[in-house]
Amino acid sequence: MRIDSAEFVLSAAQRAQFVRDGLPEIAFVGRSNVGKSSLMNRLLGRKGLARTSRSPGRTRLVNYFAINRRFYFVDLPGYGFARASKVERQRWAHLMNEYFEGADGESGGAGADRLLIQLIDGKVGATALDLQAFEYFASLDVNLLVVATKIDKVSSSRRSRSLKAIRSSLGLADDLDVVPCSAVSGEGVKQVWQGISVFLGNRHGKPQPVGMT
Ligand SMILES: Nc1nc2c(ncn2[C@@H]2O[C@H](COP(=O)(O)OP(=O)(O)OP(=O)(O)O)[C@@H](O)[C@H]2O)c(=O)[nH]1
Ligand SMILES: [Mg+2]
Repeated sequence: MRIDSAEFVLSAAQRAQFVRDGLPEIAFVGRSNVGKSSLMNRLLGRKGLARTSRSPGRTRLVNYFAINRRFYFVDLPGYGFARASKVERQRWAHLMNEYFEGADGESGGAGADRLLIQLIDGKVGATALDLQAFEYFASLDVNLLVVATKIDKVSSSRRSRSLKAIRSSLGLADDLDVVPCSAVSGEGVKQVWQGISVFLGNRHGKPQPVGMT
């Protein structure tokens, strides 16, 4: 996809600040430090757009970026960083509930307007928290794409084993792919864009709310 514009829009700390303008959202979710912000930047070819950090827990707000003024990339705060206090963990869970509630709630069955990209560390594999998050996302009426990231850190001899392990940890159905990718080497970026394009394209076949062009 050609990126004509990628602009930071806002950071939301609570429900009232979420964007509700009917444009589709591609949201990046995953363990803290798994590489969400890095992958977004790589997909967009914009190095410093979403802030990345070596220390986990950098992204604590829901950050919206408008792409080609046609859809949003949403950088969600990561879950499960070791030093998170109980209060911080509850705050995270609350914020996510609010964000995902809106997916099939008040915006009028807008579940189909979101694609969630769940990132799993290709080297670490799926953790218990990843599984818990995956089950939660799968229970929502949203489109889901699973990506194994930092795949540059996995030797080619271990790779298929790692991907298989992720599939079986999550109990993925055969028709759900795990896309191996790397924000460092750029591997898999094309396939992730393919998934995004299919999602964006599919929307046109669906009945649009009145008033939308
Ligand atoms: N080798 C390698 N390192 C990566 C890759 N993606 C991210 N990293 C590194 O992993 C660290 C975390 O990356 P971020 O993109 O900030 O991770 P995040 O998921 O946004 O983290 P939070 O915002 O804290 O939830 C940084 O040091 C990145 O340079 C990758 O594909 N390969
Ligand atoms: Mg981040």
